[in-house]
Order: sequence, then structure tokens, then C-alpha cells
Amino acid sequence: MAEVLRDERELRRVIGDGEGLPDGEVEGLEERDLIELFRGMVLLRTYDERSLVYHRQGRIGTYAIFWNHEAMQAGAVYALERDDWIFPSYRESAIGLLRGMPAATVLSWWRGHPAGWWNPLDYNVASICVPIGTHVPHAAGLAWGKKLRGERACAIAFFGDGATSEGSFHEGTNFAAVMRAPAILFCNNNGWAISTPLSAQTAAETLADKAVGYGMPGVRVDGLDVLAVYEATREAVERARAGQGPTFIEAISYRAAPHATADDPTAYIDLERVEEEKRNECVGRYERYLRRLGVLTDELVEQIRAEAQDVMRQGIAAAEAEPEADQRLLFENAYVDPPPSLTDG
Ligand SMILES: Cc1ncc(C[n+]2csc(CCOP(=O)(O)OP(=O)(O)O)c2C)c(N)n1
Ligand SMILES: [Mg+2]
Repeated sequence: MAEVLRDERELRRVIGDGEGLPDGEVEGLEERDLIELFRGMVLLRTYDERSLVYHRQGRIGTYAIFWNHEAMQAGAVYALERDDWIFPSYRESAIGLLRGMPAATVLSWWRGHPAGWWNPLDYNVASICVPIGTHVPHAAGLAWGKKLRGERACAIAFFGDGATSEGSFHEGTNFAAVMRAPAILFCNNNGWAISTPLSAQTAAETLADKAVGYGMPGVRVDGLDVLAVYEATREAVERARAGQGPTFIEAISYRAAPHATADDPTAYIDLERVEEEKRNECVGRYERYLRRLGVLTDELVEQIRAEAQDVMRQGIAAAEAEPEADQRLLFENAYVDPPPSLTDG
């Protein structure tokens, strides 16, 4: 029988507000780690903000904005080792940057260019998954494979609140639990699946409650608190490596940007709440924490931001320098005998 840990219904938090809410700290993180986490968040934030500009300039196509998801992505990835596998959804499209993937690769993906498809083995980052939840069984299967081979690595799948209503989520999560696969199921609960609010998505009180039914621990964490996310993921990784199976992490936020560049959320979202979220956004929150600790100087912040801007400048230049793709590639692996309408003759 799988041992079900007591659920954590309270949101985990480490970062305070500089006023009444005290700051905590995470054991084992040194100053260098704290700054590396900040560097990762700034890189992702810069990627996201520049992408919106590139989209408006017609240089990339429709783009899924992840503004204010940086703490979830950078915090979780920092808890992994290089051999561990990441299975991103479109919301984590640029997560490979944290593993050294060039920005040009991800920008090419959003340009619909073949240069945007990397070999997952190069970074231990699977392809960006657009169908909701279909990568959960892939992550569970890979994790189980690692266990069968006696390897130490684990796998993490990132998906949204909406994904928890999909069959693939159920199949993958159930499989991971039954096989005690070293998997981490990381749910970014931003309160919305395009225009469907969480209240219309599930009758469950919390998404972490679902973990109990699968026989795995469910943890709830403040998704805008990079240190809380890091710590929760680190514990899930330890559990996975110790042969105790998967963990479900529900990281909570409220979507502060449109679902994607093709969306107009003013038709359905609570705009006041969005403004509140923006004021409390995760990169600024962490920066203020680090400044309270005295580990960040203006100079260092400027340097980190400038590095990220450079990565993006070089990334878009390299993506745009790619030769135009051969359109026949679209069909190359689709037909053994292409129909005459697709052949030259
Ligand atoms: C299988 C499938 N059904 C429907 C869609 C269309 N779709 C794209 S995004 C989305 C909402 C997903 O919401 P959520 O899982 O909360 O992720 P978020 O976008 O908030 O990160 C839907 C239904 C899809 N991509 N795949
Ligand atoms: Mg969502």
C-alpha cells in the first residue's frame, strides 16, 4: 500500500512582505544559489517581455505569455539535477533556457521554424507539449523507465489547472503512483484555463486534494514565492530518489496576463485582481527579499538584466538569420506516398 502523507492544505511561503509578514529562509541555500535563482527568473521574465514585443512586431507568431510564472519555473528547475527530465507545456516554453538552450531555439519554435525543435536528449527537456496534459503519461513513463534501469534521475511534468480535468492527467498520474515512479507532477494553478475559471473546472476544494485519490502526497505552495516552490520541489525530488514515488505540487497564482497573444481576458477576468497580482509579481517580490537580505546591489541587478537582454538580442537575430524552411518538411513524415496535390508533378 502506498503511504499517503498528510496533505498540506496551507500554502507554503518563505518570502515575507517586508512589513508584518516575516521573511523565512531555506536551509542549504547559499548566497550564490539565491543569486542564481534570481538570474534564472530575470532571464525568463526578459524572454517573456521581449517575446510580447517581437509578437507585436510580427517577428514571432501567437505566443503563450508566462509573465508571473517565473518563480514556479525557476524554483522547480533549481531543485533538479541536470540528469533529471523536464516535460514542459506551452506555458513553460522557455524553460530550456535554464538548461542552457539558446533563446534562438525557443524563438524559432514560436516562429514555426524547424530550428525550434531540439533533440530532447541534449538538454533532458522534452518537446513543448501543446495538447493539454498529454505529456503527463510521457513523464510518468520516463520516470518509471529510470527506476527500472536503476538510474537516479526523476522527471517533472508542468501542466495547468485545466489539465487536471483531462484523461491524460488521470492516466499519467495514476500510473506514476501505482508504479511508484520517481515523478513530480507540478500543477501551475493560475486559476484559469483560457476563459474557464477554476470554479467551473472542478468541484474539488483544492487540486492537491486529488493527490489523495491517487495515493501520493499533495503539497500546496505559493506559486509566486520562488523559495517555497524550490523547497517543495526539492522535497519531492528527495522522495522520488528515495523510492517513495511521485508527489503532486499545486503552485497557486492568479493569471496576470492574457492566456496568449490571441486572447482578450477583459471579457471574463477580474481586472482588479489582475492589478493586485501585478503589484505583487514574483520577480519584484524576490528582488525585494534579496535586497532586504543585503545580497543584491543595484550594480548586480543591472548586470543580470543586461545579460538577459543580450541573450534575447542575440536570440532573435539568430532566429531571424535561419534560412527559410522547406515547406515540404510539413508533410515529409506524414505520407509514405504523398498525394499528387502535394507533389511537384
Ligand atoms: C487536448 C486539448 N484540448 C483543448 C486544448 C485547447 N486549449 C489550449 S490552452 C487550454 C487551457 C488550458 O488551461 P490550463 O491547463 O489551466 O493551462 P494554462 O493555459 O492556464 O497554463 C485549452 C483548453 C488543447 N490545447 N488541448
Ligand atoms: Mg490555468
